[in-house]
Amino acid sequence: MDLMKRRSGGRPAGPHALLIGVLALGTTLLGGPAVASPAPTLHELASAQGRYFGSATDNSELSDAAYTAVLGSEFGQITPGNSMKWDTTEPVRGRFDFTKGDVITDFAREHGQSVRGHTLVWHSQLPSWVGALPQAEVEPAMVDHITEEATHYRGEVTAWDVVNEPFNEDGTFRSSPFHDAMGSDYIATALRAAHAADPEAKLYLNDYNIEGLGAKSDAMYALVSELLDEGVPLDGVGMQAHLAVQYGFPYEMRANMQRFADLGLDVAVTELDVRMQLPADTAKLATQSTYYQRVVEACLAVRRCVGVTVWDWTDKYSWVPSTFPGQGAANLYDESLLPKPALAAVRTALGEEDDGGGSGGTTLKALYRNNDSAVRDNQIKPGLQLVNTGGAAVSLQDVTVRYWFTGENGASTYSTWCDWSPLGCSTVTSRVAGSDPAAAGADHFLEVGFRSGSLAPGASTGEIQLRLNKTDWSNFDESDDYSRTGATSYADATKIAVYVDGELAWGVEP
Ligand code: G2I
Repeated sequence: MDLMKRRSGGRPAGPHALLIGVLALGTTLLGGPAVASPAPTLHELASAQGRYFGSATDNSELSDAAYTAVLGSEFGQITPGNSMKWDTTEPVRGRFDFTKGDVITDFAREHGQSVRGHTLVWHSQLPSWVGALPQAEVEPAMVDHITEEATHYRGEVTAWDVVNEPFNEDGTFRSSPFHDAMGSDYIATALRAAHAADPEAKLYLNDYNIEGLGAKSDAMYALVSELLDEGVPLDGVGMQAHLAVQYGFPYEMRANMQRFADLGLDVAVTELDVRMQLPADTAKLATQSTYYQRVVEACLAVRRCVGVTVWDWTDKYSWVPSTFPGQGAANLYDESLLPKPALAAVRTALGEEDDGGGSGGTTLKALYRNNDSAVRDNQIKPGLQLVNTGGAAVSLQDVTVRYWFTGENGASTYSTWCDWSPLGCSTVTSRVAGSDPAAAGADHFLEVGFRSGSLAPGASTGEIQLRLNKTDWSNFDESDDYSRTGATSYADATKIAVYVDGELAWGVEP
């Protein structure tokens, strides 16, 4: 069991869910340091403020277990980045395929998440047959498409981006097969068709560069005002929020959100990311943090702002580098799925209380190399390095590391050795303890600690060469050991856990 999974249960999240998490944790970790309560997830923090916190995702990403562990636990809402778009769902007129979208709604159901449907009508990712229709055929084709898709996802999708990106930057209507055939009336027609197909779903218009006051958001404001006057079913405005540190923060975002709310509409931040010119550096990452923080603060300041969705949570799966060559690093976690400063900023904006003692914003990572080429012999020889990826020094006395393995038959007592460390092996402590409960490949763990020392931001402990054996020197079979890999050079090791003050700061427990 790992902390991520443990946190994922019990939605809707709230104080009780947290309390249960603490109690469960207290009884599951014996034989090691007392691990403090897990930090609340982003969604738990947002829920406490009456909001959701969500992420985009995509089908290809769901085979990445380290990715889905976070997606399924930190976020209470997901948006399919591509799988509900027209080119996927109706590639040929009248031939519908909801297979990919269904995988996303299944994932959401299994993880207690809501789904924003994205998107029914958009000029992009539109199969070519739509653009080739005679003008008189566009409206019936659009209504059919909306009706089929919104009916299929009735009860699964809580909100739809019915029309996506209807405006040009100057606030004029964007030309598209729909606008060309029906003028701006296509928007009301689309909303009515979506409402008829799924009267329960919240219906949104969604666009980018409408987060602040300006010509484009004025155009959206005028449009939605008119639609409401005409009694067209419309529940909200989605502000994508694809921001960039080099372009500045949207002008008066909170006031802009508030004017839409004052019309009686919900507002949602639907696709938040904050890109930068690469390479990233401390200053750009700091600016990025403040942008993320200010978006969350703006949403929390407007009662009708229902939640924030990030356009995926890790740089590993960002759309940015392929669309804006030379730009990237737009997300809350880096390409190795490690938290960036912006994550702590978002958590703070969501009202996370600093408990003083916990690992809080501590970012440490473990690198591992296998110093033992023999899978079956009488020793296990992990090489470890810890790196401080955060902005503050970490006292090594507060840090412990666990490497899980299986003991097999033979003696149940162990000897452990530090063979070499630039810190000096006399500062390194090590012991073996039994896991309780024992998980697959992990009935024991080697625990490493430090008597003294401190790790500056960016610093590494350097290689710590460790070794252990059973006191009867009987053989191990390391092939199924949880933390072992065949790595012959140092690489990030997510199956080795690092704790700060007993709180998990890195890795996934077995
Ligand atoms: O462009 C960012 C977003 C802007 N707002 C509307 C969103 O729907 C849009 O999402 C992005 C997806 O995140 C990308 O993943 O939309 C892009 C297309 O406009 C998506 O990119 C496409 C690639 O361009 C295709 O080559 C690829 O086949 O994703 C497709 C599926 O992976």
